[in-house]
Amino acid sequence: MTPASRSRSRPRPRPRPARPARGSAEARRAEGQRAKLDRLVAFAKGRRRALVLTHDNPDPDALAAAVALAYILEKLAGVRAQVAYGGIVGRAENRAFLRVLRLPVTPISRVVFAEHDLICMVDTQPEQGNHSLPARHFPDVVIDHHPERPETRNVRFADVGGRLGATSTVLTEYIRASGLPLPPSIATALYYGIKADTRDLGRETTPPDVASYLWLFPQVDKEALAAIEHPRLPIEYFRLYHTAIERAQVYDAAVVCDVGSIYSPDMVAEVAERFLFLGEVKWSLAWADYEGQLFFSLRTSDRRMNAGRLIREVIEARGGSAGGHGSMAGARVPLRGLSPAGRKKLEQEIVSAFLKAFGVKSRRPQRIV
Ligand SMILES: [Mn+2]
Repeated sequence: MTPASRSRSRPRPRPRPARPARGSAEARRAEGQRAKLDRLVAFAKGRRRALVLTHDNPDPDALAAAVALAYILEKLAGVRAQVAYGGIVGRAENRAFLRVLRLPVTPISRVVFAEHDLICMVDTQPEQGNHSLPARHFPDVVIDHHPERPETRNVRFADVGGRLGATSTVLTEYIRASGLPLPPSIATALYYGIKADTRDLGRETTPPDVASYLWLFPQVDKEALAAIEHPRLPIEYFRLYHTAIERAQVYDAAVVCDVGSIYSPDMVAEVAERFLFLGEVKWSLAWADYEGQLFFSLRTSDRRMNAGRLIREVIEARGGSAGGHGSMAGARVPLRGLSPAGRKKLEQEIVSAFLKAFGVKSRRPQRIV
């Protein structure tokens, strides 16, 4: 029996009433979110079919937010909705997340854009460059916890920024405001989305993230959650880690790692994230080649620094696209048309720009092994 079918036979805890103390900051926020939800529903009503798009190589926060938005559109606005993503879902936890929760998502290659008259985007924004919405389309709805980009001001319905730890928090607040019953699979998805993006509420977490997390917890399918958090790993995973540990270079409080080539683009984030745990390290940068593009992932544990701003400064000046926020960021740079030598040069340029920004003084890196 799968966790999804098991959970059906078990009595489900009923959602607690969504009523924080009157006049509190939480109550005021709930009111604001309810007003936004009403506006969103009014805006969507009467459309035929919605497309909800995540960023490429989506993480659990993006997928959960997309599935929850599709659920809201169907239940409250009566609009059929399809969730789609570009790129691939590669990390073992994220694949387990889709499989165990049986989330209804499709690769963008199967989307017929002409069938949709409402285009929504979650966990990213039009200008971000990390999504697969063709340039001839512009989204009608954008919900994202990353800082607002100028082009997003032209979006008809936008709920962006707010310093929240996860986009899933916004969707949890909408569902809570709506009073809709929440299927355990979507509750579990939103809960894990918040948990993963905030690293267990320990990173860039705001009171609304904590409130949403706690509200979702009793509704979570705990067995499904365990299966997601402790997945089986493919042998490529161990091979890739072996390579990463061999290649990592430690400069003072920074680790940089050229992983070479990867089986899935989200593995650069996994490697960068892991090396941030090393000794006194405050900066961790990993990069790799995947299908003709260099993927970069940057992490910092220094709260005074902004990884998102730094990666944009370094990458956008060199023809790539980048996004992220305080402690985590990612970017990609197309390599098309570059000779092997030109490619090496670009890579070196980018890495030295990062090392300079990290304030690295030492010229000779140390190896881990
Ligand atoms: Mn996110």
